[in-house]
Formats: sequence, C-alpha cells, structure tokens
Amino acid sequence: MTNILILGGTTEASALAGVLADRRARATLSYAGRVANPRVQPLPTRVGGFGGVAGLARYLREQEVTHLVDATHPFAATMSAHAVAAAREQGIAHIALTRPAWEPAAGDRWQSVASVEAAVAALVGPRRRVMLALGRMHVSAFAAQPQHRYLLRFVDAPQEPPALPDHALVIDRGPFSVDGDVDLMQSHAIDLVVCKNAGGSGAEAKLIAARRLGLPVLMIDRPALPERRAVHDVEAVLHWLDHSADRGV
Ligand code: 3Y8
Ligand code: NAP
Repeated sequence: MTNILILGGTTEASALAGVLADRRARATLSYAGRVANPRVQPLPTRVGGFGGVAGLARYLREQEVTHLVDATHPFAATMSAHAVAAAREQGIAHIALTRPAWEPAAGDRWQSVASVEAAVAALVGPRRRVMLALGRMHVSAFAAQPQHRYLLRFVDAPQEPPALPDHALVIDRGPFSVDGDVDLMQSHAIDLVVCKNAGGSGAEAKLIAARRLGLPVLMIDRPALPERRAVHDVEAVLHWLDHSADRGV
C-alpha cells in the first residue's frame, strides 16, 4: 500500500501535494515549523523536526512510508542529506523534487559567491542600500557590515529587532510579483540585491525586478547536496510514483 511522505516548504511541494490530493493518494506533507502559519495543504500535514536521521528513519518505519519525496528548498541541505540517509537505511524509494538553479540572463549584473559568509565579505566598502532577500535566519551575519542601509523581508514579525543598526523590515511571504518587487526596490532606492540561488518561480520576481531596474545582484550559490535521484517537475515525480509502485519498490 503506497504511503508517500513529502518534505515540503516550497512552491513545488505544494503543487505536488495538490495533485496527490486530487488523486486521493495516501500522502503526508511535512514542515519544519519555521514559520507561524505555514500554508494550509490539501493533505494531512505534520510540523516539526524528526530528530535527525534516526528520528526520520523511525518515522519512515513506524508510519510505513513507501515513497519519500524531498521537495525542500535547495538550501535545506541538512534535511536533504538526512532524507537520503534515512531512505537508504530503511530501504525505501527516494526522489528529490528540486528546481534548476537560476542562470543570469543577458544584461544581468550578477556577482556569484559561495556562501552567506562570502556575501558578507563582498559587502566591504562604502554605504549602500541593500535588499537582503534572504529571510530571517542569516541576517545577523550581516552585522559585520553595519555601514549599509538594509531592506529585510521576513515571513513573520521577529521577536526582537534584527541586529542591523540601519534597516527597514517588510513582513511578507511569497510567491512575490515582479511589479511588487520593482515598487519595493524603487521605494527603498535599493542599489544592490543579495539573494540565494533558490531557483523556481516563487522567489524569481526580485531577479526580474533587479533586471528591469538595472541593479546588481549578489547571488549566493547553493550548498552541496548528496548524490540522489532528482527531478525538476511534478510530472516526473508522478511517473516515478506510478512506475515504482508497479514494481513494488
Ligand atoms: C516554512 C511554508 C508555497 C511555498 C512558498 C519557494 C517560494 C515563497 C520565496 C524573498 C525570498 C526565503 C524564505 C522564500 C520563498 C516560497 C515558498 C519561499 C524566500 C515558506 C514556508 C516556510 C518557509 C521558511 C522560510 C525560511 C526562509 C525562506 C523566506 C509556507 C513561506 C528567504 C528563502 O522566518 C523564518 O525562519 C523563515 C525561514 C527558511 C529562509 C531564511 O533563512 O529565513 N523560507 N517559507 C517551511 C517549514 O516550516 O518547513 O508557509 O508556505 C515557503 C516559501 N518560501 O507552498 O507557496 O518555493 O521557495 N522563503 C530564499 O529563497 O532565499 C524569500 O524575500 O525574496
Ligand atoms: P535545514 O537547515 O536543511 O534542516 C534543519 C533541520 O530542520 C532538519 O535537520 C530537520 O530537523 C528540520 N527540517 C527541515 N525541513 C523539514 C521538513 N520539511 N519537515 C520536517 N523537518 C524539517 O532546513 P531549513 O533550510 O531550515 O528549511 C526549513 C524548511 O523551510 C524546509 O521545509 C524548507 O523547504 C523550507 N525553506 C527553506 C528555505 C531556505 O532558504 N533554507 C527557503 C524556503 C523554504 P530534524 O533533524 O530534527 O529532523
């Protein structure tokens, strides 16, 4: 009996959840519990960590999961590594649903860096007006470059003010619109956008807005992910589910 676990938190995970719900598939979507009100899903949802690889392996065994779909964000490297390890240990089918990395288009002014720390180091120099489109978890690293005026965008209002002396804070969740991001960048006179190479459509608006405004982008490349079967669209996941279910693996 097929029982699917989707590791969620992305536009693609939600799209897959919708299709599986329409198919009346037996499936659960899992959130880490990073935000106060995660998007409501048409599938049963669980929230919170599993307790490392061992906790995930136990969950897979106890819930008799037959297929694990890792549809987490490309920067959720720890979760993805745990998913590969726990699926292998439990001998269950595993696939990653991920997005191709964004590539600069003609005329884009990208500087690629390998990590958040490298992005911080690249901000050495005189004051700029920086849109830090990285969410909440990495903001404190930028206190090392306090000379800039930062525009921050969080999903939830923070418990305490961000540790940056000169910042504006917008509370908003994506997916975002190009016009909305153009207005936001213009109203804050942004002259540099810092972001992760998330890929996908849900966070792409800021890149198109930066392109339209001729702004430079400091692009943080993805962390290394383990070797694994990975596809880029929901159709490919459905084919895998139908095919591997037939073979009973
Ligand atoms: C909790 C669950 C859906 C999924 C929507 C996608 C698109 C909109 C764009 C900017 C960049 C950022 C951030 C972002 C986007 C989608 C997708 C995506 C980027 C939710 C969600 C959860 C999270 C966690 C949150 C992080 C944060 C990152 C904000 C739901 C809304 C910056 C990533 O406050 C916190 O602790 C937030 C933490 C991880 C990164 C960070 O360091 O702060 N996502 N985002 C998931 C969980 O608990 O398991 O409510 O939908 C999901 C989405 N956020 O179904 O519509 O597909 O990626 N999420 C980045 O890309 O850089 C915003 O502002 O332009
Ligand atoms: P991470 O650093 O790779 O994972 C840290 C720990 O969080 C994991 O070891 C696991 O805890 C727990 N976890 C992560 N994703 C989970 C999930 N979907 N279900 C249950 N537990 C999960 O992960 P992250 O970067 O913090 O991402 C957290 C969530 O936000 C994920 O759903 C991800 O898709 C989403 N998200 C992240 C980003 C980003 O920029 N990182 C962007 C958009 C969306 P245990 O070890 O206890 O199991």
